[in-house]
Amino acid sequence: MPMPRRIASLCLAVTLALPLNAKTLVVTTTESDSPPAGTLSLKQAIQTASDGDTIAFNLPGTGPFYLVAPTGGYPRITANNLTIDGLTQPGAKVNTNGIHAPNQAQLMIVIDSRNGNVTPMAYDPTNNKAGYGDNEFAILGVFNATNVVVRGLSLLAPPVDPDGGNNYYGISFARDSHGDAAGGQVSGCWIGVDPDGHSLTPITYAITAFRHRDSDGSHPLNIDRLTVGVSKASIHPRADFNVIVPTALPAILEGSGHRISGNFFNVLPDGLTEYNVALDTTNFSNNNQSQGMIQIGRSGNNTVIGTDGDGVHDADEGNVMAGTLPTSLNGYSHSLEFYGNNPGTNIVIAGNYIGVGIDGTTRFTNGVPVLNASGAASSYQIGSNLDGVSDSLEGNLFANNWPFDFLSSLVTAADPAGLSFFDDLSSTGFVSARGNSFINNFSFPIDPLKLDGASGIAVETLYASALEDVSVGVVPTLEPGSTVVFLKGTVPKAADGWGPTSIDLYAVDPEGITNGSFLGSSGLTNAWTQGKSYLGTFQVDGPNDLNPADDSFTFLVSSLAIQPGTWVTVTANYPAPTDGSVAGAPLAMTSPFSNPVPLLIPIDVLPIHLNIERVDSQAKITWLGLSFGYRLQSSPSLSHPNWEDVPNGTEQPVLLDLGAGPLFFRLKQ
Ligand SMILES: [Ca+2]
Ligand SMILES: [Ca+2]
Ligand SMILES: [Ca+2]
Repeated sequence: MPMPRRIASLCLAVTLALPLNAKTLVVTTTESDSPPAGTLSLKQAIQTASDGDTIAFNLPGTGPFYLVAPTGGYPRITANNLTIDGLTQPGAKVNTNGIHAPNQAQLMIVIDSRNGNVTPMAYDPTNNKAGYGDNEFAILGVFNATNVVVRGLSLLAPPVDPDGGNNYYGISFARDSHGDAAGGQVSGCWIGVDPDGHSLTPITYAITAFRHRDSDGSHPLNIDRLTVGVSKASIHPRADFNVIVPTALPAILEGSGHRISGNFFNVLPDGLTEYNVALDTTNFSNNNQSQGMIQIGRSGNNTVIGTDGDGVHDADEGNVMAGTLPTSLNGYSHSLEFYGNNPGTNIVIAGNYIGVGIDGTTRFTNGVPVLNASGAASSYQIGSNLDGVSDSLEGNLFANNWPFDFLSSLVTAADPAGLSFFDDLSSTGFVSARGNSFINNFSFPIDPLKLDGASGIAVETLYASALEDVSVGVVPTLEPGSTVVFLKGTVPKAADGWGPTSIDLYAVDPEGITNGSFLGSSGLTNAWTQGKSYLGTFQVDGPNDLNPADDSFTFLVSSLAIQPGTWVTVTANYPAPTDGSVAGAPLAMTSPFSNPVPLLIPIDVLPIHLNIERVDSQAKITWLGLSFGYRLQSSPSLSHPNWEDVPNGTEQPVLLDLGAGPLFFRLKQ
């Protein structure tokens, strides 16, 4: 008798998830160099682990427990699907707060390399194109092992090498041509910070994954699909939040499909205290100098930094990152970096705070472009995709150039071309930036004075594919007479195949206007105008555009209840053709911000025109002017009227079957 299909597939699933010999190794001593008889150390557990095993902890006594790193460091992890789970130690408590609240995990297992014992990551010392050289060490290293999960550990680093010759990393992933290290996850860990929440050990880079090449530089092999924090399939996302501080670079990963979600980077567990490593020239200078917050290299495709917007756990996927200071102040040139993009499409950066604490108002020292946005055929989604799912969770909050008095002398002295939101944006790259909150950032997307050539690209070149004629301008304009009822303006015309054009409406960031004006650059016509509060999106020349002229708009915005006197700005957004004619097919190309205008109290309203036309055997009734708050009524007679509401008469167009006698219509407020 054949086995029923359901049972057969169940057996298959179990076989895939758990090898028959999978076992749990329970660490019972903190001593790896000289474990007492009858105990198991973490070193022994790593040495004896097989594919699919779990390393758990059950140490006697009261924690936290400091597992002193053995001489020569821990062995490199080489078992596939291995999980090291510090949360198994009795007394450990996972974080249950959201990402915009303090991280209150109580970790019990500390991997303690303060004695200087670390794992050499030079897996192929004769090959100087291997991922790691002989001066690179990790507290925990993974080599040629896929889907390794490191969970619920505190990692403390050795003292910084005063010569800057040796680099000490937290958790490093490595591979060669005989294996892979894809699919790993680091979650629920505090890297560089003790379980007490404030004792810190500086660490060069916290999480690394470097590609392998043959010694002649050929056959590059990346490491893909690593998760730092919350995975897409996470069951308890808040337990997966990491806290990584202080480090010159929280994460550098070479490959595609990486996901960095639910982390504090250079922010203490309280979520409000930053550690700006550029200001610590004792521990962070020379080889240990700040490298920003995240670097993704050698591919970059399908990277998620923050929330993925899939409707699952999206509120628990953002990151909170401290600021980065300029290179002239021992810092780095931007907070987020993509390098060697190949080609770097479908990059999502959403739901993050950068330069501001968990309360959204406590500012961190920050003074560099948010993102380099490199790549000739790269496409970046910064913020929301406005697809109706989790859109309000997808906006980023980027607060920058603070404290301004401290930074302004540097800023004014700098080449104006360097004062760009994206400092490496390619003329053929694409950026959609929607639904974000920008505070005091450099000019978006690039400074208008930036010129073609070695120093960068002109803003006109950037929009050459999305717009019909960039010579007439690339910036939307708002009419100064716009009111809290009617928003009026114009947009540059989209190129064939691009569109329909939408405008995103924001309340402006007053700080950016003040400080951008202070800089006085002749190219900054609109200073650092940027949207601080996203208010809504309207389709130009769509059904709710009351201005019949192409590329000019009048939108009824009274439903947004904007206070009179509020200054607003807009961007124009041009969805790319979906026919494959544009390489890298971005979601949309977002324009610079328009001139800011205050919305006035309305002194007039548009007259309302009722329009009735015959469509086959029906009457189609529409009206121009105020769209909302009116209902259509009909009466068979004007001399003895009997006005009655027309069914579905509040939304136009209204379609009515034609009867025998006359029928008169009116709109009732
Ligand atoms: Ca999600
Ligand atoms: Ca969405
Ligand atoms: Ca129009």
